[in-house]
Amino acid sequence: MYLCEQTWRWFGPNDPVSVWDIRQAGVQGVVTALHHIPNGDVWPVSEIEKRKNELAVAGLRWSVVESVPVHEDIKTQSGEYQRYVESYKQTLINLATCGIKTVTYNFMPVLDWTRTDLAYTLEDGSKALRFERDAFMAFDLFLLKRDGAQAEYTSAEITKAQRRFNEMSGAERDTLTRNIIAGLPGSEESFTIEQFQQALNAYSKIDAHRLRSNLIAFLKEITPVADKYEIKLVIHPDDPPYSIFGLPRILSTAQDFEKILKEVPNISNGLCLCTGSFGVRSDNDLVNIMHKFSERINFVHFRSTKRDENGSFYEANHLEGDVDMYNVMKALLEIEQQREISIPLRPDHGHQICDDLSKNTNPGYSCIGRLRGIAELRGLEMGIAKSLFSK
Ligand code: DNO
Repeated sequence: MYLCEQTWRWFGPNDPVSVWDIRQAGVQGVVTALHHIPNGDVWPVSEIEKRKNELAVAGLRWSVVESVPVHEDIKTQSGEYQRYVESYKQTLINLATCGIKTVTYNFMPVLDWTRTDLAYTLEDGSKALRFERDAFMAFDLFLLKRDGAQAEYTSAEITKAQRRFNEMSGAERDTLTRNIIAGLPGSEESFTIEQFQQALNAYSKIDAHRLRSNLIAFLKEITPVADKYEIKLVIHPDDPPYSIFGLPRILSTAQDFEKILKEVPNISNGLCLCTGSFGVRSDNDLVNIMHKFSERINFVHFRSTKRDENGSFYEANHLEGDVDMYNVMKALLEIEQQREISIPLRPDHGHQICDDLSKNTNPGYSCIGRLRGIAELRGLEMGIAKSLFSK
């Protein structure tokens, strides 16, 4: 019987969660990246080996890279495009040489994942991450004052955003700004308001069609290298899975991934199935997406979100919210039996709970909330596997 490879994301030696904490979480593998290397530079073999050794101390292995970031010059196909593409290829080769063969990346313009509130207090006193659309619009319209933003919202939305903006204190406005543009854990970019507006301007002539063709061009460069070195590239979906700041989005639905696959059928072209990101859209049928791309799913992030009618959502406990985790886990197990492989899974995000509430933690990546997440997922997996698949 094939079960998931349970993994845990680690941000490296500065992560308040230690490798021994990870070991005690009972996972088999670690998901990490060399965050100290500037975006676009080659990851040297020596640095990759060093990270492997930092994990080996606690008997852990580096299973998945999350992420080798894609430089903005690649996404916009400008500036030093070719140099960054060559660096990317070399990083892939170096990782493969060190035996690390699953590589996550994303193609979201300017910002990686985005939330407005990093400490949304739930009824039980735990804290969750939240994307609140009114607060987001308030930032876009009245703090960033983005060119063209007024024209993209309805007058009812602008009124709501104005009301939301008026009720915020100065400190709340600063926190909101920081949450959105200072870079959440794992994002490799961080901006001031001025830099942020400039970064957005770089996309003034790039629509979804153009961004998609830039991704396809990039994949046509790197997938032959990945195929040769048996690397599985896994693209992470857009989070949230719709356009923000007027930026194009190209990986929010099953159709989006299908378009990419059609152009780049190489075996290394895979998907990081993030239930939390896709799950924010009610028109994304997660089980269906999993079966449709069963051969391409080579890494999964399991997390649930609870959406409301405005396009806002918060991150729910792993087995609650809008994601049907039982059926998603069952689909994953079915795929693993079909393909006769173990697919790495990590509990994505977790609430700040218990004494992590009084500690300095990486938003979404505190220890105890994720421990609860992995424990619940592990139990669910064992229950389904034993009742359905054990002989
Ligand atoms: C958020 C993460 C993302 C993800 C990247 C992958 O918690 O899921 O930051 O790592 O988008 O490139």
